[in-house]
Parts: sequence; structure tokens; C-alpha cells
Amino acid sequence: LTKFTLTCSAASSSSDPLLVKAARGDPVNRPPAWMMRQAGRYMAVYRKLAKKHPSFRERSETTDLIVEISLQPWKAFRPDGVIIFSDILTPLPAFGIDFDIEDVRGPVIQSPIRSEEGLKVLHPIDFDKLRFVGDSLKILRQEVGGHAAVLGFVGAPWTLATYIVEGGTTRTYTTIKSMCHTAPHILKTLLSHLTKAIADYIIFQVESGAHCIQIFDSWGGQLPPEMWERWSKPYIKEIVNLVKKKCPDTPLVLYINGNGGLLERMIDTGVDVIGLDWTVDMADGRRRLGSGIGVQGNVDPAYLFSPLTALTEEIQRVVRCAGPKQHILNLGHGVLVGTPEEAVAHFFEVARSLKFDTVSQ
Ligand code: 1CP
Repeated sequence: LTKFTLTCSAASSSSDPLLVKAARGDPVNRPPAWMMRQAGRYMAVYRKLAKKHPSFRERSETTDLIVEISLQPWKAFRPDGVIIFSDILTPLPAFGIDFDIEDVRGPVIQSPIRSEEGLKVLHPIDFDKLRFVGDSLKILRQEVGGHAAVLGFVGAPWTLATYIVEGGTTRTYTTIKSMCHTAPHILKTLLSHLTKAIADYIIFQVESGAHCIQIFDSWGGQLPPEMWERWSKPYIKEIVNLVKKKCPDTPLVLYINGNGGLLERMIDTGVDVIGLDWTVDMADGRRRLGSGIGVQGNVDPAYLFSPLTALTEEIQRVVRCAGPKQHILNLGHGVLVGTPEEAVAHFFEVARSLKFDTVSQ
């Protein structure tokens, strides 16, 4: 408990990593940069390791492998944020739901929850089953030694529920969307359970060493905005409330894929930074969100396949539009498979070379 108070309530200090300063809105002389899915299949070292350890669950649930994979982009590109190699589904077995990740199909949940009976498997989150996450974050914090922020992450209740109800990836979300009308109480019970478990899981990650947490509501943008207000936002808001009570200084970033229709509605979730996907113009995003909140993003991941001069210009344009305050430079979604590693290296070189007094005129 003592350790918890120490790590969670540390007030901001000048030794905080650049990314933490920017996320809080403190002055910085360039935007910190990291990439969603910066560890993964576009890297040759990752593909080599994945051949040796073909099970995704093994790769993402073994401390040594988690640390090694998380550090692969850190060693190669020196990003300002080192995200733990994990998945939004990783905590599910710790509260009663088993899953697998198959090579072609992606995430698979053998027993989707769609009924009162199905809810019976749920139990409070058991952190004994997630020791590899806590241990990895502790080691990552030592390994990057304050030179970068260690990033933890979670899935938002709605996004996790899409997998738990549909049984895997979906294009149409028809089962879960119809459940909003045919079995609202079952969906609400599931979302409430996820809310408590995910809030506890964030606090666990912060206690273990995460400087900053990203909440992925990746499929929140699949809901009509009015439905997002009812079926996703209240649960995110509750998570933010619960976490901010215990860890008031830990910045929270909220990312929704396809959030052009939701931006204004995201502001009062209470998060510190809003991730923009690449379909929103950064200048429009800033204008719509106002000055009280940070932004992250939003270079189109496809720019990493373009000539490096075009990539450089686009990074500079995005940074100019975002302005010097409270911006974390990132892509508008994850790095694509097949992305040249030279382009990723270039992205980070350009990021490090930026100076607000020269690019922001
Ligand atoms: O081994 C592999 O390469 C399998 C692909 C893969 C990887 C690399 C999966 C399966 N998960 C991951 C790791 C992962 N997942 C990270 C790594 C940390 C990093 O370097 O950024 C992160 C942040 C995630 C988060 C995640 N998983 C999200 C939210 C982010 C987003 O892309 O919007 C989602 C939606 C998932 C589910 C998931 N896991 C894996 C896949 C292929 C998917 C998406 C499937 C779908 O489209 O429904």
C-alpha cells in the first residue's frame, strides 16, 4: 500500500519523461513521439522471434518475451514512449473469459457471452494471473531508465464487449448492436463488470510502473454517436473517475478509431489527451476540442510507404496544426504490416529534430 501511494501520487516533476510532460500540458521544446503497434510484424526481429514462439499468448504472457518484444522498437528507433507488448484481450482470462489469437482470424472467444447464463463465468479480476504484466512493466521502467515513458494500455468496455459478445472480429457488429435493444440488461451487466475490472487493471499497471495509460475504444466509432453516448462513454467516464481518484497524476489518453463524429463528445470523459485518427484534420480536431485538452496523432500510417520527403512534410504539417502545447506525435492508427523499418526510423528522426520555434511559425 505504501508503494502504491508513492508511485501513484507523485506530483509532476522536471524529471518526468517528455511524453508525460506533454500529456499534462507542461511546456516542451518538441512533441514526444511514439507509434501505435510499434512492436510487431513489420519488424524483422519480431517475425524471427514469432517463428520461434508461434503462440501469441505465449509471446504476450511470458515476461522475458514481453520485455524483449517491447524493447525491440526502443532499441531500433528510440521512441519517446515504450508500450508494453500485450493485447487489449490479455486481462480477460483473469476475470473468467478465455481467448486465443489465431494467425488469420485474429482474436477468438470460444464461449461468447450473450445470456444471463453466460454472465456467470465473470469474477473480479485476479492479478495473480497477470503477474507477467506487472513484472514486465517493472523491468521496462528500469530498462528505459527515464529516457522514455513506459506506456500501459487497456481496451474500453464497449470495445472489449464487441469481442466477448461477437466471439471475435466482426465487420458489422450486428450481434452486439442488436443486444442493445433485445437484452440491454445483460449488456449493461457485462459492461459494468468490465468497467470495474479495467479500472482496477489500469491502477495495477500504474502501480507496476506505467507512466501513462492509453484507453483503446477502437470500435467506439462503429456506434452512431448517440449510441456511443449511452453504450460506451458512461463506462469510460466511470473508469477515468475511479483511476483519477487513486492516480491523479497519471495521464490518460483515449483513442477511438473513426472518431470524427465523436470528438466534442469525448471531451468530458475526463481524459487528458484525445487520440485522433488520420481521417480528422489535425487543425479541425484542435479547433473542435478547444484548448483544455491534449491531442495525439495523426499521420496516416500509409505515409510510411511514401517517399521520405513526403513523410517529413506531413509530420511537419501535423505538428504545425497541432501547435506546441499538449501534442503527442503518433500515427492515426497502428503501423501497417509491411511498413519499411527505414520509414519508421525516419519518422522518429524527424520527430527528434523538431523545435517548436522553427516549425510552429
Ligand atoms: O503476433 C502478431 O503480430 C498478431 C497481431 C497482434 C499484435 C502485434 C495482435 C492480435 N495483438 C498485437 C499486439 C497489440 N495489440 C498491441 C501491441 C503494442 C504496440 O506495440 O502498440 C496493442 C496496443 C494492441 C491493442 C489492440 N488489440 C487493439 C487496439 C488497437 C487498435 O489497433 O485499434 C485491438 C482492437 C486489438 C485486438 C486485436 N489483437 C490482435 C489483432 C489482429 C487485433 C485486431 C483484430 C480486429 O480487427 O478485430
